[in-house]
Amino acid sequence: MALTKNKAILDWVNDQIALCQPDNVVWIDGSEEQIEDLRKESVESGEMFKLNQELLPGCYLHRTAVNDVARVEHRTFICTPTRKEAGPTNNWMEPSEMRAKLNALYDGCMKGRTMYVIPFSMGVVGSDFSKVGIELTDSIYVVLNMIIMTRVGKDVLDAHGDNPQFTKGLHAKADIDEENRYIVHFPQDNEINSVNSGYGGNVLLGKKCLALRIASYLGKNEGWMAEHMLILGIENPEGEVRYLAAAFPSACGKTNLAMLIPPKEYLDKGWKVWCVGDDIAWLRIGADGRLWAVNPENGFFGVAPGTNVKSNYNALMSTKANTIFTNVVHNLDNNTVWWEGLDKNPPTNAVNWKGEKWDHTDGSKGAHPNSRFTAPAIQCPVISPEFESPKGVPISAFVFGGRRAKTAPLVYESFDWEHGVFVGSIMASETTAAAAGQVGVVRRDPMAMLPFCGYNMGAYFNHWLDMGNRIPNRPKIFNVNWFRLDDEGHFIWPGFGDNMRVLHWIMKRAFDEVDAVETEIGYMPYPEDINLNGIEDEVSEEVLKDLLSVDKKMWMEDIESIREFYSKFDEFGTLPKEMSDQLNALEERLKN
Ligand code: OXD
Ligand code: MN
Repeated sequence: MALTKNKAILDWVNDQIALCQPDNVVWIDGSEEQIEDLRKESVESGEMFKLNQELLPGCYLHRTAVNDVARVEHRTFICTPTRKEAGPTNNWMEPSEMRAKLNALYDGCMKGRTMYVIPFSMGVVGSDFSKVGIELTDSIYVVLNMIIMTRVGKDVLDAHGDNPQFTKGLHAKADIDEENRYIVHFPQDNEINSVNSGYGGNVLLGKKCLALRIASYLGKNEGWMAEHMLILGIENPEGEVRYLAAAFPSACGKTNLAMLIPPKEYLDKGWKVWCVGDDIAWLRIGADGRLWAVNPENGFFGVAPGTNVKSNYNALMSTKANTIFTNVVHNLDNNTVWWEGLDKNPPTNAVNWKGEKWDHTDGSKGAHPNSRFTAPAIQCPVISPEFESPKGVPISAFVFGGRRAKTAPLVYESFDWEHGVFVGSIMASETTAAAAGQVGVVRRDPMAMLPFCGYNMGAYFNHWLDMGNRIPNRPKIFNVNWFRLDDEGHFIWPGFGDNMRVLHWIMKRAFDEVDAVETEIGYMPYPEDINLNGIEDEVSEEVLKDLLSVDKKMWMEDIESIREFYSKFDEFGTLPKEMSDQLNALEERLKN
């Protein structure tokens, strides 16, 4: 039975029922009783495995189809009325053409299946900051993941009342046919369509689809920002907490940074780090003139491989109960899970992510490299006391970063907001040996939003510039690089918890508590202002000098690659002049 009288919601749901023709329709009310019934059903059908409830209470394992293990950027579309609105970095199709294609795929696709109606809120239920969506899906796995990742249930509908504004999300597994897999956004209609996939990033429509692509579009029109950023708070020994938001492309350790454990030197003095979010930030200007951020999600959808007690203790602890694991190894001896990098004891009686009997001695990987855990955020040992705050936390610094072997120094600060937007726009990461393809190839990924910006990226840079003009008390903007290599290819910065030392300098700069050196690329620390107590052996004065050096020749080469990237926007006439002016100014400074 429908859980609302909201006419806009009912009309849209009924239209999709007529299109997909499910045998049954079930509204998700969010009650523990209903959720437990769904878990039971999914175990009976083989969609999920119930894991050892003594060792992993409330935990389940799921395996996706082998052809369906990651986000599909080449099949992700932004369907705006004109090509120009989607811009040069998004796939585009004319909306009516795309709708005709999708309607043919959806037509009768849920015959013999159940449609679940999931009312969900991104952000705390009822907060002005939050957005409501309805996801329709034929997958119990999606329902159970959405219940962890978002706030789901009747409360959401009750708080929404008869408000006709909501994000419409339709997901159907259909045949998991790669050739007909589409992840489509109609920003003007506040609508998302996903078909022929069962993998998280493509089907948990609250996450990348709503909270980034649709929300970035809404944010531009409504005067706020939706960013691919973690949010963390740093508490000093006096108990004052300062917050930053940071954007990194994938494979740069965003979840690790979000839950960082400070070095012993800091812990002993009483420093603490609080995690507000690990992936997405929604930011608005507060009445006090500062920029306030909330994490619109309610859980973590983290990459499992490489997560261990040392790399991310807090993430690992978050997964010890009420977690759904996807595409990891199933240890049959004790009915638990395992992945590469968890520990040095791979199970011998096990099943790999494909569902095959697996023995690590054959050299194959047991867990898919993109295997995941879906865990409730409140289980994180360092979840911020402000996590549920409807107004969020005040941001004092933005941090951009990427993986650069040589070009980018450990840290630098932009000269001002406009220069900071430029620094974000030229963000880049070098490919690693872990991924297929050439190693060391530079990929531009402005603000880590390249796959997630729901409109023309040139207009998005402009929105950043506009916001800068409207925020009375602007956060300062920084760039970091944890991945500098020496000539033999070894990392020269220890990273992980020691990144706290750099965040410490960033926060001092944000509050004008320390001087800096002015260089061609921005403000940089005096070496003595980076606290190396306890790691002097690893990071000598010499190494620190190297970490903070600017190689002008490499920067000049980078300028060429930035020009090439910027030229993509020429055809659309959308790159703000401020960005090309900044690039020219940087070139001038480097030449002199
Ligand atoms: C993610 C991503 O899964 O950015 O968060 O790809
Ligand atoms: Mn992400």
